[in-house]
Amino acid sequence: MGELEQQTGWGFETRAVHVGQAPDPTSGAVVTPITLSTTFAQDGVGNHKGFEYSRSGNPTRAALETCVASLEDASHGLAFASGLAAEDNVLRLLTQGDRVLLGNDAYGGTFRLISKVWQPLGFPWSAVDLTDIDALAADWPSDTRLVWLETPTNPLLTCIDIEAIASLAHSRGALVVVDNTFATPFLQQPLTLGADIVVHSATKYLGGHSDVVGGFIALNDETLADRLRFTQNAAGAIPAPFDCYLVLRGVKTLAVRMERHCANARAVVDLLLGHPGVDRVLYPQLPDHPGHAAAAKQMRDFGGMVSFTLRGGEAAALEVVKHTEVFTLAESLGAVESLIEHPGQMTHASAAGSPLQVPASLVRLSVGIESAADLVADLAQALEHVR
Ligand code: P1T
Repeated sequence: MGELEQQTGWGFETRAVHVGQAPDPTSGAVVTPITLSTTFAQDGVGNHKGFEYSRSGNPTRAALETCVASLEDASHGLAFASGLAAEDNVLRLLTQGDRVLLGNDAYGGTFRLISKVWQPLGFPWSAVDLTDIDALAADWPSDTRLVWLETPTNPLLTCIDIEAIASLAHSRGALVVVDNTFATPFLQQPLTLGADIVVHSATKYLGGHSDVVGGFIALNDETLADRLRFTQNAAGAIPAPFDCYLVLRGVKTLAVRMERHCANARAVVDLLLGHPGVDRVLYPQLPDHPGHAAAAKQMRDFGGMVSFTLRGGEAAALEVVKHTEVFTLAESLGAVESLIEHPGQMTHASAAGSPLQVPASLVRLSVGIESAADLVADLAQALEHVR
C-alpha cells in the first residue's frame, strides 16, 4: 500500500505505528533501520535511490517525517535538531520588516528567539492577547506577516480558537503558525482548523521518554514546504538518524500515552481544586479556564499539563517543588515520568520583565503515566508544607 493510501485510510493509532515504517525491503526488518551513512552511492551523476547526502535527506529521517506529517494530516513534514531549530526555520520565511504577533503566553525560548535573535535583525514583533479576537482585529498592525500561537499555552494553558485566529489572520494577509507541542496531533490537528504551519518540540510528547531533543514542522502548502525544505538543508539544523529513530519509536505509543496523561491530569486537578493552599488551578477542562470553550471545540481531550498558583506566593511555590518525590523537579515536559517546575525561575526566566512574564506563585506540572494514586499522594504530601 502506498503512503497516500495509508494516510487516508488508517486511523491515528495505526498510522503512528506503520506510516513511513514498512518492513525494510532488503532485510525484512520490522523496525525502521537507523541509517548512519552520511552519503549514498550514485549509479551515474544524479542517478540515485532518493538520497544523496545525509544533511539533505536520510532514510530514518524520511520515515519520521512521513509518519508525523500523516499524524498532523499534513502533506509535508520536516524534522529538526530541536523545537527551537524548527521555529528558527519557520521564521526564515519572513523578509525584513515583517512583523510577528506572538501570543502573550508562550515558551520562554520562543519569546527569546523572536525578541532577542530575530528582532535585532530587523523583524519587529508584538505580544498580543489572542483570546480577544475583536480587540486583535481592531488593533491589527498592518505589517503583520505571521501570527505565532501556542494552544494550550506554556505555562498558563490558555486555549486559543485556532479557526477564529486563522480566519482573521488570513483576511489580513498573515500566516498562522501553531505550536502543537502541548496538545500533540492526537488531541488537536491545527492544519484541519485552518492553521498554515504546525511546529513541535519533538523533545516532549512525540519523543515521550526524555531521551531525545528534536523539532518538527508540518504543513500542506507546497510552495512554503519547498522554501522550508530549502532552508532545512541550506542552514542545516537537522536531527541525527538515531534521534529520528527515538522520536519515531516514541510516536508509536503517542495515542495510548496521551490517554493516560489526560486521565492522570484529571486526578491531579481534583486534588488541587480541593486544597486550601492552592489559589488557582489552570487546566483547559475547567469551565472557567481561559479558552475552555475553544479547547472543548478543537481538542479531543484536555492534555497532560496542569499549572497552579499558590496562596503563599513565590515562597510557597518554591517550597512545593522542593518536596515532591515522584514528580521530579526539572525543566521539560511530555514524557512518561512526571515533572514539576517553577516557570518564573526556570523555563520562563528569560521572559522576566516582558509582556510574557509569568506569575511568581506559579507551579507547572507535566503529569506522567505513573499510577494516578501515587501522583496524587505525592502532591498531597508536598502541599502539606504550605497548608
Ligand atoms: O527544547 P526544544 O526542543 O528546542 O523546544 C522548544 C519548545 C518549543 N515549544 C514549546 C511549547 C516548548 O515547550 C518548548 C520547550 N519547552 C521546555 C523545555 C519547557 O520546559 O517548557
